[in-house]
Amino acid sequence: MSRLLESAAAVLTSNWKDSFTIPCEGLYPFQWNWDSGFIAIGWAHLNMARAQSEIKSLLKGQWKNGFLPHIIFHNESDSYYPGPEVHAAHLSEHSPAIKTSGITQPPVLGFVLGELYQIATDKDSMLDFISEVFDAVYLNHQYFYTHRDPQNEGLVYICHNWEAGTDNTPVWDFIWETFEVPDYDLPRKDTQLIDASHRPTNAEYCYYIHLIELFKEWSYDDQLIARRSPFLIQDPLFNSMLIASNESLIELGQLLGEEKKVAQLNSWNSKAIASMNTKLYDIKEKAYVYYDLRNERKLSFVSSSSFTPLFAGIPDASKAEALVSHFQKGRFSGRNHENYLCASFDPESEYFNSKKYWRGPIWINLNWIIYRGLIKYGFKQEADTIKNDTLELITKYGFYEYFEPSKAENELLQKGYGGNNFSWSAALTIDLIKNDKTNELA
Ligand code: 9WN
Repeated sequence: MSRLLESAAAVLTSNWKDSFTIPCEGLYPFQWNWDSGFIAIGWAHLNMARAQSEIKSLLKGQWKNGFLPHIIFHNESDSYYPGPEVHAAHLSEHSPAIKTSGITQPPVLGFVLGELYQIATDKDSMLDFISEVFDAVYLNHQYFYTHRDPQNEGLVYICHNWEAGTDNTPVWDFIWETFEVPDYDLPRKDTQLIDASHRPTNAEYCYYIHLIELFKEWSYDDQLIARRSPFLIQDPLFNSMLIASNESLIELGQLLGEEKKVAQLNSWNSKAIASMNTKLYDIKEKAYVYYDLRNERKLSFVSSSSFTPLFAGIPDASKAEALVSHFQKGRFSGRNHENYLCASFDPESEYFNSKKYWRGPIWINLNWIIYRGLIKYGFKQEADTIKNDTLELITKYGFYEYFEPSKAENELLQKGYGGNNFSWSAALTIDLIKNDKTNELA
């Protein structure tokens, strides 16, 4: 185990850039929003000052209205497309002096602060740090509930597939069908750096870029985006991360004596949890699914995101049982446990692709979230399985970005998929080893 910990620490150290950590050399050379949250959890076990710096650097990119972008361009690099000139965040009246993108990512910061507090040995000094950043994270939640919940139902929308974090899940295919885009010239760098067949296609990238072009035309104005964006989705992962973050802010806010903010967070959260269980839960699929606000329809597909409400304590016991059945001789495990947990998309679906980005491969951050969710509900055996599967893949191949779910296919492989020395794979491996929750259930 200690060799694995050493090599995980080496990945974080080599991706550290003075005050923040890049996800992966070459492929992702800037600071990314939810990556930094997971990375901070890894750093918290090694060097708490770096964990805090990671968060402060991310917050340097926060907009005046509380919005937190998905990329902060602290540094220059020409190894990534699209860079700051394509995002052109300065077109918004709210953007900060530093260059950023104009779209966001799953809001993990709230629960990351909770994790840091739990890991810290010096609780007083950690609470001092949390009090410095608490208002900024609260403001970010206020932004979501003010600007991204047009029907005032406690569920916030995402307006771009890159906001989901699960960038090319097959679910988005059904949105791309609803509008047409120009054939953009795409100076892509990713397909030159890693196996292009594991990445999204150019046709998909034209949609990604077109949405950014529309938002720029509208100066990133939230009202115009809500009224006109062809992509407007209530996503189960995104909302679960916000709810888990609300929960942590409530606990930390109580420690800090922030009574008014705690009351507001509680009111957002109870509405959000109720709507998750009514609007996004699909009885037939036995899982949380997606809602397409623009076209007013449920998109009943099961992906790894469908299980993340466990992490946020959203399902009741019977919904939790139903969710976990997918891991017991179900679609995700395979009838005879032919698959490692947890594929990023339903392995029995015709749209599943075990090698391509978010259309099937296993991602370590989703595994970590699901593992913690299983622990929360007392599913010890399934929690053990997902943790052991994760560590087995990492031990065999190293800290890749994503992995093959089929056990049989893995017999033939020499490496993982996507980028190597990927920061959150290393950071969350450290947490899985050092912060083992499984024994708490024994
Ligand atoms: C776009 C950095 C990011 C992750 C995302 C992952 C991938 C970017 C890309 O890399 O997305 O944000 O260019 O493919 O899908 O979840 O945050 O690691």
